[in-house]
Amino acid sequence: MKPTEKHIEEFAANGAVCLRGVLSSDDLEQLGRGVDKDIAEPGPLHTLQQGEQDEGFFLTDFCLAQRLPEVRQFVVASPAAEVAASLLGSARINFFYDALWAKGQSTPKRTRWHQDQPYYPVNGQQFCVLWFPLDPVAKPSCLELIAGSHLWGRWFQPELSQAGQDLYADTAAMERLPDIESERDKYEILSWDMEPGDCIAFHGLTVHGAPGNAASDRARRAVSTFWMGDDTVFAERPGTVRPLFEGHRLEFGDPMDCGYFPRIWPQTEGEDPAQAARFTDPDFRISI
Ligand SMILES: O=C(O)CCC(=O)C(=O)O
Repeated sequence: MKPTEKHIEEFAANGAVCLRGVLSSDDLEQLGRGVDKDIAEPGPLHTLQQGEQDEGFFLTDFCLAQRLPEVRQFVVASPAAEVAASLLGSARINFFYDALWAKGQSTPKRTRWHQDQPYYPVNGQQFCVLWFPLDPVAKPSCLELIAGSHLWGRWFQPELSQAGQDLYADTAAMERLPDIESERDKYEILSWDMEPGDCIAFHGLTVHGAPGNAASDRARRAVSTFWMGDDTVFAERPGTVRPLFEGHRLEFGDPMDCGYFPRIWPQTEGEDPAQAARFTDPDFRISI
């Protein structure tokens, strides 16, 4: 399924759009297999987000595509990169990374409100996230996004997700996010009832968060994939970014277009992005 003109307009105006039936059953099956492997044996970058006293199960993990061939194949062969190219109006699309957000049934812990791009060393308008749920998700458990917040021209200080401290020690460098949760009625908050195969596409500066999965009697597994278009460049931040990618040899201002952040769209005959430096280079290092 390709985004229509209407989807593209909605994405530009709201910074978020829900696309139905993007993935085939094969794409879903492949991604689901990788995710279940990861949940059974999480990678070195995983975090259990619920505290010892908290109820439920909330696992985050990063860079599954690095370790799990199923997820890598999903990244390089599913329609995700092409969807990102249409929404961003970009001639090329490079892959940044992927993240797992798995909440067990009856898990009350929220994903805090935040913007994604301030965490990353990436400037440019053509940056988007595609969020794919692997389970049916009713609105009370769905990702929530503030319509139009990508156009506010504001960059908010990222927080470390478990502890809630500022990521950047220089607190003047970015403003503090308002307390959205206590003033929800001030904002137009978008969320949807979703089925596996649907996706929410959102801009890197769209403010978003997610309720817990308390209202649900099933798990809510979701994967975010992060995509960069023509105008994205490697950027300096006022501290150590998260996740921290090392070994890519980019200088500040360089386009985010190299084998380390492989070009997935358009696909070039004879080239297999699954063999790009990102997935094979021994210099690849990432930490959180
Ligand atoms: O699924 C979630 O709980 C949150 C996803 C998210 O915040 C993201 O993809 O940046």
